[in-house]
Amino acid sequence: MTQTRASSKSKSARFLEILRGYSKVLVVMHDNPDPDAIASGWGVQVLVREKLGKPVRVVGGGAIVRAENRHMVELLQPPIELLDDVSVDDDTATILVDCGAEATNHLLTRHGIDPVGIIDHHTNEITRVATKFTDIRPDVAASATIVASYLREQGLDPGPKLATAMLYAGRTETRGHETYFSPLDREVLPWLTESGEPGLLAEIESAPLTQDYFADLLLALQSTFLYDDAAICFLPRADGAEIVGEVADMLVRCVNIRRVLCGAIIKNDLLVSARTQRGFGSAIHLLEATLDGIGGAGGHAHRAGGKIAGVGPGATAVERLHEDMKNRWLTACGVHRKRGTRLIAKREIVENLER
Ligand SMILES: [Mn+2]
Repeated sequence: MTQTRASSKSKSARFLEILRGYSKVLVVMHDNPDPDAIASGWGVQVLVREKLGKPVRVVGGGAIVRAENRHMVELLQPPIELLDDVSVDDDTATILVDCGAEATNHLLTRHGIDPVGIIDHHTNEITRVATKFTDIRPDVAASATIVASYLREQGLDPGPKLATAMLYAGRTETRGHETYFSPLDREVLPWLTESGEPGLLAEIESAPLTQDYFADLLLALQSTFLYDDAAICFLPRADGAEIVGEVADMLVRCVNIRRVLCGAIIKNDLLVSARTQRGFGSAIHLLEATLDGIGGAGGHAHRAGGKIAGVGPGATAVERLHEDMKNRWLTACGVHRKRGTRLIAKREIVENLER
C-alpha cells in the first residue's frame, strides 16, 4: 500500500526509530545472495552501526556461486555470513532485504520467523505478515538503491567499497531487459559514483572462471532446443546454481529466442530460470504458470527464477520431469509445436568432435 499521509520524517528516520526498540539487528538476505542482497544488507549494517551503535549481523542461506559475485565478496569483503540456521530472540530486530516475507527462499520463512522490517523491490509482493516497517518499491531498480538513499538521508559516507557494491548491485539488476531507472535510482547513482571505484567494478566483472564453468556452458548450448521463439535448455551438468541463470541470460540474447526456460538439477532440486525479451511476455508470470502446483517462483518482469524441491532420483524420473516442464513451459508461452530444433545442429557438433 502506498502511504496516504505524507510523513515529515524520512523513511530512514522511521526505520531507525523502530530499530531503537531492539538491542540487536539481524539482517537477512535471500538464499544464494546476489550483489543486490549483499549490498543492501551491508548498507543496513553500516546505517545501524553508525547511527545506533547496535550490533548487526548480515546473514543468508545457501552459497555464493556466480564467479563475479564470489569475486565481489573477495575484493570488497562485505560483512556477511552464510548460515544454515538462525535463532532469534525477542530483542532482535529481523530485517529482510531484497526479498519478501512470504518468499520461500530465505532463512526466516524456513524457521517460521516474521520479520520486523522489509526493504525490497520485487513485484507481486503480498504482505500478510504484519511487519513494523515495510519499504517495498517495485519501481526501483535495486534494493540497494533504497538502502543507499537511507545512508544519504542520514548523511553517511558509504566509502569506496560499499559504494562499489551498491553500484554493482544496480548494474546487475538492470541487466537483461530490466533496464529501468526510477527517479530514486537516478538520484542515488551519481551520489554513489562519487565514492565508487571503477577499477574494482571492472575487476568484478572480469572475474576468473573455472574449467567446470566452460564445460557446463558447452553442454548447455548443446542441449538447447527451440520451439518457435521459445527455447528450453536443461543443463546436463551444473557446477553451481548460478550457471542456470547465466545460460538463460545468454540464450535470451539469441535473435531467434524471445523467451527461454533453463533448468538444472542440483542436489535434489530442479532449479529453473526464465527470461523474456521486452514485449514478449512476463518472465515471472510465465514461470509461475509453468510451476503452478509443483514449485515456487520469484523475480521480475523479464528475469525470474524458481525451484521444484525434492526431485526423485533416477534417470526416468528426471526424464519425465523434463518432459512435463517442457509441456508446461510451451503451454504457458502459447506455443503448440511439440518438436524442437537444436540451437546448434547435432551434425555440426558430431562433425566437430570427429575432426
Ligand atoms: Mn534485487
